[in-house]
Amino acid sequence: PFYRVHVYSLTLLFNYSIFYFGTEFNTDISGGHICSGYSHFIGTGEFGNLSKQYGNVHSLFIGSRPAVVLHGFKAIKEALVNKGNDFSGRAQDLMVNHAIHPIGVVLADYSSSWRERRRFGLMTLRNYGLGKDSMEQRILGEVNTLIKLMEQSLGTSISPQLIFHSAASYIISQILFAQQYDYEHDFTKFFVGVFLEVSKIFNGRWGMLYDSFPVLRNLPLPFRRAFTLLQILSENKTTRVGDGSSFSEDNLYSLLLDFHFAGTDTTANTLLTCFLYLMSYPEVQERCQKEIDEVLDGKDQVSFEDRHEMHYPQAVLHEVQRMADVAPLSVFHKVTRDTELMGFSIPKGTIIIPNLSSTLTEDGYWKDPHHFNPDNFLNDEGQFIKPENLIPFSAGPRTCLGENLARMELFLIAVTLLRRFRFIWPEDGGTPDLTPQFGTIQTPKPYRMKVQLRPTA
Ligand code: HEM
Ligand SMILES: *[C@@H]1O[C@H](CO)[C@@H](O)[C@H](O)[C@H]1NC(C)=O
Ligand SMILES: *[C@@H]1O[C@H](CO)[C@@H](O)[C@H](O)[C@H]1NC(C)=O
Ligand SMILES: CC(=O)N[C@H]1CO[C@H](CO)[C@@H](O)[C@@H]1O
Repeated sequence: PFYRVHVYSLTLLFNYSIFYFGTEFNTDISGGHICSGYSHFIGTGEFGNLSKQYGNVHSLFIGSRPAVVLHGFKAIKEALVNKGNDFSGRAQDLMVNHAIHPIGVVLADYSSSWRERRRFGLMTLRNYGLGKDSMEQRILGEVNTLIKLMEQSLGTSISPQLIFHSAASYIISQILFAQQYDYEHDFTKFFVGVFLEVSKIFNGRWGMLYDSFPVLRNLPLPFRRAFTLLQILSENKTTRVGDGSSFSEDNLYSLLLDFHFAGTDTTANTLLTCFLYLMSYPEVQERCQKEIDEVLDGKDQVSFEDRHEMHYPQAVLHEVQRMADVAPLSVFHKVTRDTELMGFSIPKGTIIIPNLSSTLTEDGYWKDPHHFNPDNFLNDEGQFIKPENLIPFSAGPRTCLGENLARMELFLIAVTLLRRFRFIWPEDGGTPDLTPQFGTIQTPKPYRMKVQLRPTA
């Protein structure tokens, strides 16, 4: 293969970045045939054309690494679910791999130790759901804090970014720290601060350089700061997290990082998208509130079980996830052995990019693919239905480990806030811009919102 180099950057989930070098090639990797083509692209939009030209499985190079993009529900399901054993690896040579020790779940290659840690993570979440301090109660406790914050700013316009990020972050911290730390607690503040700074470094130019040019790695450049911070964090774990609980300390520490990296931005950005749309479509907001009032009539607080009766709000939340497209390219996978997919042979080690975005507007799957329309999730009787091709959490053995927690957070937070407040686009806020900012984790453009108490509340 010969390369014609165009510099391009693609942000990966997990806030690490790589340079992408557009290439011109006739693929002939290990004698296999992926899909040959002439491709050079400078913008993200043009990947879409590529799939039109070359079908739902097409190849490209990331630096000198071969990669294959999967387009559409059918190709993604065939690879990640039906051939889950072959398609569930992870690349091992990026900045995050070097910075984070011990390795947790998200970044681990497909192996028995990954499986063990994944099971441990699921168990932690599940155990937490039991008892009187259940996950649900913790989330509702966090919503109370949100309510207090919002009540303090009634009538003025507030910027919701930090509020939702902190909420998501604190919910996860509570699950992982033996004791409950409150908002003002030093360690929690310290931890959330370190976390934000590290993810900024991974996500920025320095992370990108680190991953693209191995020769730079040992130089005293700013990415060293990320390593130092993580080192500090790992020293603190001994004094702070080690309380003789039954979990091994290393396991707990790596879960802590994983859950934070994977669970904070994703959840917060979905919530941000949710309120952006609810303000832009006031009639949708009102209809949600009406149904919430009916179902919760006389009850103190919502419970996750109530979702089965709230068809319209459920449809709205799912439609929000479709619009949010939070992890457009999932986390990249890697092929664990020579395999084949829909007639193409793919050699071991090839990076797999599941294009989750491509499923969200796919022809033939949606009533109204190109607009925000909760009807996409309602049948003719107005009951909630979930088309199988909505996969914001990906699919197969690597599917998001926090899906249940995330769904619970989205539902409980949105419903509680909607029951109490009306959210209004501020008069001086310009027109809402609904286009997300492209990234590993997509986020809506920053916006402000005005909060009013609802007359019935
Ligand atoms: C709306 C919120 C969320 C979305 C859209 C989301 C999405 C995703 C996606 C697309 C993946 C990659 C799956 C793959 O490799 O195919 C993933 C993995 C993961 N997520 Fe989430 N996630 C969310 C919330 C959370 C939360 C709250 C947690 C924390 C408990 C979490 C923990 C994880 C972990 C640990 C993995 C790695 C699984 C593995 O590699 O085996 N996620 N998530
Ligand atoms: C993913 O699919 C969307 C929608 O078809 C497309 O616009 C985008 O360019 C694709 N991205 C990649 C990396 O193939
Ligand atoms: C991609 O497709 C769109 C419409 O199908 C077209 O307008 C655009 O020029 C195409 N881009 C390239 C690079 O072929
Ligand atoms: C909150 C806390 O314990 N912070 C400590 C973490 O560890 C570093 C040294 O490694 C201390 O300087 C911090 O005070």
